[in-house]
Amino acid sequence: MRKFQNVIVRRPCRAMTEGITSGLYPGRPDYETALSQHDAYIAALSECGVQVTVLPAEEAFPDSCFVEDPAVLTEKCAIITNPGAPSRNKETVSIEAAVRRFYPENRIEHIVDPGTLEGGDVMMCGDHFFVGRSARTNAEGIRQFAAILAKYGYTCSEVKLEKVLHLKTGVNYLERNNLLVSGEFTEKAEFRTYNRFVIPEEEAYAANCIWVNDTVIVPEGYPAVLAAVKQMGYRVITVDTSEFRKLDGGLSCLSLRF
Ligand code: CIR
Repeated sequence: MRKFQNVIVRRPCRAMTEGITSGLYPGRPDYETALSQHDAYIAALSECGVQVTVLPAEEAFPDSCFVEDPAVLTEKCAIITNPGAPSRNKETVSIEAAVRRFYPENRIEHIVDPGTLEGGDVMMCGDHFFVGRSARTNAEGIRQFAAILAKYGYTCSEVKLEKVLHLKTGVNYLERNNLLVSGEFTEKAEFRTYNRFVIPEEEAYAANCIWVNDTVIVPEGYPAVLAAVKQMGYRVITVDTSEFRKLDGGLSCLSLRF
């Protein structure tokens, strides 16, 4: 079974109240509440047998607590992405500095212009990576990503997004062949070989759960998903993410797990 040793998170900054939002979940985040939710998130991760590295808040980048997007970290290499959201593009600079503590120079790769890619569009299933082609991740970004992965013996395939922000907004792999799927991903042919739990529409946000060493962290307030994940046999921890949800962010967005 896969085992994550490390997790990287970044503290939310005050400017998060100016973060990008689709408005799907109304309201602006309350900073103090976000900080205490982030504390609980770190505590939950710490219970999963990983070393949590907490990076300081970065006020210049309102969305910088969503560290999943500027990098993709695998067992064999780190890929610094090229975020498609202009206000987020330079989040890569400080993430790369943090990643250098864990990967040798020759295993740090980059997605470069005109390719764009955000980590929220990448779902790792063993040695295969699904990549969402989205408003943030373009065809050239996926081409570069696939070429990098091939060097390390990994494979990759594209999933075309229709509605959601990132691939993992709507589909997440929980290891052991289990997949949470919602909305536009429910009937996709490429996911049919997995044991799929189809998320009811009113709990769509909770498609974004994270597996960390056989514990699954589930957002608070989604009883059907909570019951389904327990039924799959995982240890479960719930964390309230209401303030991050207002910025379309979920549990996976808030960390790099490797
Ligand atoms: C954004 O729009 O970029 C942020 N407000 C939310 C990023 C969520 N990240 C993710 O799904 N990986």
